[in-house]
Amino acid sequence: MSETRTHCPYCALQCAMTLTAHDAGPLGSAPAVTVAGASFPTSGGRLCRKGATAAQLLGDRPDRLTAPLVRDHRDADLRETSWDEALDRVVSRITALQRRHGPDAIGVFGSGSLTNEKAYSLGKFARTALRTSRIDYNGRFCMASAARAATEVLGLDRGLPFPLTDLDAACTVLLLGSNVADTMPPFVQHLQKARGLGGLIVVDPRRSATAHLTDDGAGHHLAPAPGGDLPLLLSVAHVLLAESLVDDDYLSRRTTGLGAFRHSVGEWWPERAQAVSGVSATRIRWLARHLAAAARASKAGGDPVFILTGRGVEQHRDGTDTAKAAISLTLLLGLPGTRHGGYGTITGQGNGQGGREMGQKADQLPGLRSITDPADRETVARRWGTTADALPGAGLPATQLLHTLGTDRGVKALLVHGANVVVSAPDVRHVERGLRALDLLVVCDVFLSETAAMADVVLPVLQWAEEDGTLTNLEGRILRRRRAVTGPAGARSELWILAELARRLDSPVPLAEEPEEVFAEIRRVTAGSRADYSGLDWERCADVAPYWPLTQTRGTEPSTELSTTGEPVIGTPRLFAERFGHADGRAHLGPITVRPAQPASAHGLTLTTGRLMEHYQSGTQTRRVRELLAVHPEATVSVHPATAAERGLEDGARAELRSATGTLRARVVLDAGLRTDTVFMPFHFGGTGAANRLTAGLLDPLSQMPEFKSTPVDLHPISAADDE
Ligand SMILES: Nc1nc2c(c(=O)[nH]1)N[C@H]1C(S)=C(S)[C@@H](COP(=O)(O)OP(=O)(O)OC[C@H]3O[C@@H](n4cnc5c(=O)[nH]c(N)nc54)[C@H](O)[C@@H]3O)O[C@H]1N2
Ligand SMILES: Nc1nc2c(c(=O)[nH]1)N[C@H]1C(S)=C(S)[C@@H](COP(=O)(O)OP(=O)(O)OC[C@H]3O[C@@H](n4cnc5c(=O)[nH]c(N)nc54)[C@H](O)[C@@H]3O)O[C@H]1N2
Ligand code: SF4
Ligand SMILES: [Mo]
Repeated sequence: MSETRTHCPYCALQCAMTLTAHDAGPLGSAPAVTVAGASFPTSGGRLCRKGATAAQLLGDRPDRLTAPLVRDHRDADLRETSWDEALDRVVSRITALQRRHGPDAIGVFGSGSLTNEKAYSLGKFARTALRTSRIDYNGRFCMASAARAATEVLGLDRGLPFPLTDLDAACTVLLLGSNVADTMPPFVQHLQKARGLGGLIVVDPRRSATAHLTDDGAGHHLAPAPGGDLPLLLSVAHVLLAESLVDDDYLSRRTTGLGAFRHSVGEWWPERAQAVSGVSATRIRWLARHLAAAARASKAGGDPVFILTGRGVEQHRDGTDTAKAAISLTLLLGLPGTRHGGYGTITGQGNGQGGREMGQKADQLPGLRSITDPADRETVARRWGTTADALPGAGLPATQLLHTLGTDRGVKALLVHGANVVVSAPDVRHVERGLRALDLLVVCDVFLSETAAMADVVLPVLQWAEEDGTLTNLEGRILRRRRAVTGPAGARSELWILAELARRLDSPVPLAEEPEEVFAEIRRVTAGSRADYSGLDWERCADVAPYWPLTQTRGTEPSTELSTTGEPVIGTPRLFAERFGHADGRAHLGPITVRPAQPASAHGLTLTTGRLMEHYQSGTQTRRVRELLAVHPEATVSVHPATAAERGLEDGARAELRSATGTLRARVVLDAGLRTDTVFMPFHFGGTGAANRLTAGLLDPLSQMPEFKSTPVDLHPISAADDE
């Protein structure tokens, strides 16, 4: 029996856990691995049911990929083969395609599920071994808008610029488009004080599990129409300014651009915002005054005030502007960088934060450096042992990368690492057609996901507790993921796969294979950057989980601050105390405008999408856990009883949804907590129930984030005879 302390494979809360590998059974059966929560500030020893069942997916299960698979021609089935043959095939096709069409013929799709080391190696592999600009990742679907907003306004993108435990003291928490009660259940413990004071305010078109936390006087639930958040927030800002409820001293000391911001919110008086947001003018005024009073009380010795955003407000065409509006509110209230509160976005994927720092984004090099900035290119090229001239420029963001497949602008081959794009990308039918048009699709995965099932070459990888690595959680803390068990003999570490491919492609820049070596390289390459990891230590990450940025000096000495739980803190737990990330040290307010809405459906219904507690993302992992699948086995659409009755739909009936993009079928779940003009679907299911058959791929022009949360749809009953 052996015990290993590590962190959960799924979301960015990164709850700590102890894995116990029991000795092999008497008949040589595989050793069972059990999971228990371990103490850690974000999770307080707790786990959600996904984390608690995660170990079932380790090791040699019958549905685990245990050998490389190849397809001999388009219509052939996948067959097992050797690593040599699989890698040779990948390399010879890549070489031929690049000879014919140039380096950009090859695309790479990465993920916020990859460890820092894998994400870093993937970006380096694309830019040096493949010399392609065409790399992006699924964080574009997740964190791109909030990241862009924080970079523009605060000058630095770290999801929470303060420890999560700072929320424990809050009297008021405004949660916009986030359903932590389902998506990060242990997070809820940090909202208890605010709830006790009646200060939890949840903004969601649904009465979500998180909105229910406001029941019985614990807070307030505001239910805007999907996409109504931007006018709502601008109107709250309008009231704060009109009623002189802002912190003038803070604004003049710590910000620029107030005039332009004030001008742009001038037209958003509450009665006007009411018409487009679906929240009453009275509630808007109440919210502004409540926030202002709480912030004022905090400065008079009271408790802090926080505004947090999640995917519900970010995954829209105006997601960046909405996140900017939320940040701007906290600036008007004089909060960021003080003890009185601030703004944060709740990062989603396990390594959603590190994943966006390591250089797998189309426009970024490691350390949040810019691929178009000459000095950044020079620094990274030198540290990689190559020249800036040899590095490609900026590539195509994820949706364009996928939606141009099969066109002149599209890549001819795609390597996918840690994403199931035929379930999770917008307009999945479009993506499927594009993948079919490729000359080569290579998928690295643990299981045969819907995307892997379409591949020409499938490479089985080790996962989570079968290998070592680091991840960066939602607070910017770098955590060690430790190896606890041995993976299937036929699977390989992704770092080895990338290094081996680089070797076979005769890359002049070699890639390291061992996580600790890659980690050492990350330290060197990010030194001096905004996301500076240079002061880190492999072992120290395991002991104290330091906060970036960590320069050499900050990395070695404990910060003078202690965490609220009394543990020593290494690195920079709280950002912006003296200055913001911009060169002038100030936060940059600016104008925010509302773009015209897209045409509504003839039936006046809007589909929004999101998550269930039991399933994770595209469901590749959690649909394989029996007790999770049993709770929610198939695609459903939540509909208000009145809306359902109008359409002759009963609870449990099968219904068809149509959008301008496609159709799907799902089972109706009646939910009186929804707005009557809104329906909700989880996106965890593939095939004819995939929510992304309906989403269009409309993009936020600032972040290129797709609009997942607002699609005009019609809803119809289907008879059993029509439904096979
Ligand atoms: N169980 C589970 N947990 C997860 C994940 C998972 O797949 N399953 N994924 C992880 C990842 S990668 C992420 S990004 C996070 C996401 O975590 P969340 O952001 O909490 O997740 P969502 O369910 O996508 O959206 C949150 C809420 O936004 C609401 N919403 C929809 N449209 C709107 C709108 O227009 N305005 C407002 N105000 N609200 C709206 C939805 O009703 C939903 O309740 O969760 C992480 N944790
Ligand atoms: N309609 C709608 N669509 C959405 C969203 C929404 O709210 N609504 N949310 C979006 C968001 S926020 C996100 S984050 C995306 C997520 O959606 P995807 O990008 O599809 O992410 P996952 O489903 O987590 O896919 C991860 C895959 O990687 C595999 N995997 C796990 N670890 C590793 C590893 O170390 N290496 C490799 N190679 N593979 C690994 C898993 O088995 C799984 O098949 O979906 C987006 N799509
Ligand atoms: S909340 Fe997130 S990190 Fe914690 S156990 Fe659940 S999935 Fe894992
Ligand atoms: Mo996400």
